[in-house]
Amino acid sequence: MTQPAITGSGVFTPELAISNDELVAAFNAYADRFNADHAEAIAAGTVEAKPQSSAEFILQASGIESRYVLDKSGILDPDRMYPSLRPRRDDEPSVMAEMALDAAGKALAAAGRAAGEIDLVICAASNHERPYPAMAIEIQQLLGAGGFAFDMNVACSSATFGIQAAADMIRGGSARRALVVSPEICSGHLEWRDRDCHFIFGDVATAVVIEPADEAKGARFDIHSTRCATQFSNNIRNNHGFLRPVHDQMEDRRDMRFMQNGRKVFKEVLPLVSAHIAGHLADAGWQSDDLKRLWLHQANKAMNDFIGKKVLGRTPEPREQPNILQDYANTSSAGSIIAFAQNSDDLEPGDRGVICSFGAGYSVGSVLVERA
Ligand code: CO8
Repeated sequence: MTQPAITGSGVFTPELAISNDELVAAFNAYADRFNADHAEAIAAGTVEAKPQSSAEFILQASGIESRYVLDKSGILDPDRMYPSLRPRRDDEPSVMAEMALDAAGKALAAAGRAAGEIDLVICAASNHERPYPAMAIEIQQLLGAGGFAFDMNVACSSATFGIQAAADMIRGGSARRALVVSPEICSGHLEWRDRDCHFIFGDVATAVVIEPADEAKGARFDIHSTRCATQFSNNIRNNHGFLRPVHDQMEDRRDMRFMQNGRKVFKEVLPLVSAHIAGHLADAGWQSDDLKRLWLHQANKAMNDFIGKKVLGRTPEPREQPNILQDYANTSSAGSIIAFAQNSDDLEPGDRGVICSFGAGYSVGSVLVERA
């Protein structure tokens, strides 16, 4: 059977970034205004006052220091608190496709491949700009790739589930050379007026090229095996969908954006992910000592510290378990791929590692790779 390998990876990083201090200043200005506008109702107890956010809390609770965004001014405008992106005409490339194209170009260059050599494009992300035609098919067309393309969504685990789908198709022969792209515009889906979550997300796009190992033109990571798992939970939820208009509730409802019970997610996902990686390693016949690197989902530094320690049986060295969330925040499915793309060149042939993402669903995806 064909051995699939990751032969290139790429990251599109938006030019604009928002620091915790900038974010908190905007949120607190919004909260002050809200409280002034609702002073009577707050005094009467019918409306809850908005408490202030704090940059110290954000850093200590999450490890996030900054986040990249496609638009900064709309998010930081206390009267708006939402990005402002120009709508695209039907004959223009969509925003997600443009981001994906940038990341894809870098991944293809790293693999030494032309877009025309790709015959499978998977756009694996937690939000898609429209239901159809598929984002992946637009990206396929803009790139000049062949074959077929489709979208998939497993929230934060989309990229690893996409890598599994692509690797399996290459093993099975239904695709020859794949591109898995994960453009994430989390800023368009976040409730920036909610103190509990306004700091969590950022925008980015990632891409990986997957092809038969024996056709790789340069350095490669052989995909030894993949494992995906899901277990239903309402603790991370978004109720926005195509039935929204028929519910006669067209106003901007809170549950149409990202909702989570962060504490519960934290507690429930940790054992799930630790056991998932341990089981995957055991079934693959790999020891935790074999792992030179853990490229984990980037949601919370404390979560990653816990998982790294559980998997390795000791506190990982910073190099062994690189975090990028201090600069990028949570970028949903792209997080573990950014960590991989920016922290894998130094590995030697024979070095092994695991890419692992986890999040809404719940969902967990792990990819065991070996540098060849
Ligand atoms: N500033 C100051 N104080 C605050 C703030 C703030 N910004 N926010 C909350 N507080 C207060 C709370 O009110 C609370 O006060 P009190 O104790 O008086 O009630 C106190 O701080 C502690 O609050 P929490 O219990 O909420 O704080 P935690 O320590 O739990 O930290 C985190 C909150 C950082 C959210 C943490 O729970 C966490 O990271 N949990 C895991 C989250 C996670 O991994 N989620 C995955 C979601 S991503 C995903 O699956 C993809 C979804 C699809 C993509 C969506 C794209 C947008």
